[in-house]
Amino acid sequence: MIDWREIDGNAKAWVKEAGQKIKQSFQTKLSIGTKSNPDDLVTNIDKETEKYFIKKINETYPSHKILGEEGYGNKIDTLDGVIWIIDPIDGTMNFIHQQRNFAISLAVYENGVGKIGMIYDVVHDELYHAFKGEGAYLNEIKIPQLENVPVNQSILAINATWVTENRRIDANRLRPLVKAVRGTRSYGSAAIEFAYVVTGRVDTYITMRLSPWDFAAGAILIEEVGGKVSTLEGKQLNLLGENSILVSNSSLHQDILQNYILKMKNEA
Ligand code: 2AM
Ligand code: CA
Repeated sequence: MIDWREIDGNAKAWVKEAGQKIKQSFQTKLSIGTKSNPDDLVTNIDKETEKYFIKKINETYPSHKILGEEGYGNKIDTLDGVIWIIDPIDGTMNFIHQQRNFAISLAVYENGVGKIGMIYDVVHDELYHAFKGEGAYLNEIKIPQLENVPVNQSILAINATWVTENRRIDANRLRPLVKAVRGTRSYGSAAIEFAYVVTGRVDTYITMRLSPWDFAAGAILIEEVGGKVSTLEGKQLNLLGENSILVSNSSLHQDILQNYILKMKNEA
């Protein structure tokens, strides 16, 4: 029998400890590198934090598998078993440039089903936490279920990249929605943007190419507050690949898909 309470307690303690280490790193000089492109950044702290989690998990749960952004975990090609999905620093550009608005994202899945999701906004000391079926919490305070908000009263989190010419989407599919909403915001960390939808600080978040570690925890949290996440085509997210993302409360999700994103695609 898997002791999910124990896993949850350990995960929380490790996330907090990793957060402390990241904060201490503000006093040190970062070593900064790039990955897929010159704006896709990684630091020694991203790598050290991922290695910290891997050591803890391997020592405590040797049969569990780990999918981590920096690649120190396992090569995962099936969702069988218990898999920890970890982004040691989500929003590395913010971490480097601003020392804020980045998060640790940690999720535990069993056979593809999300059990535990944590997003830790390190600098604000805000832990968004969900245990499947028991609701979502922010620092131990229960987050209410999401209320329906009409498009014209909603705030959309989106990066300006996606409404300029880009390789992933025809910007014309997004412009009518950007015009219709009350306002747009961009925070530069997918995990934080998910957490803000979960807490109703923004009503919806759209982005084009997230990897499993960017959304694995957020997807569990959003379900616990009655929200919905899918690709921009309305399909279920694939935990083994890159995805476009539409996340919001469930009625807004339907409205945006039907009356904006898919409609514009059909009219294009
Ligand atoms: P990261 O900081 O962990 O790389 C930035 O808008 C958001 O998109 C961040 O959450 C960032 O995660 C994520 N992202 C996913 N893939 C990316 C990529 N190839 N380059 C930059 N950011 C990426
Ligand atoms: Ca990262």
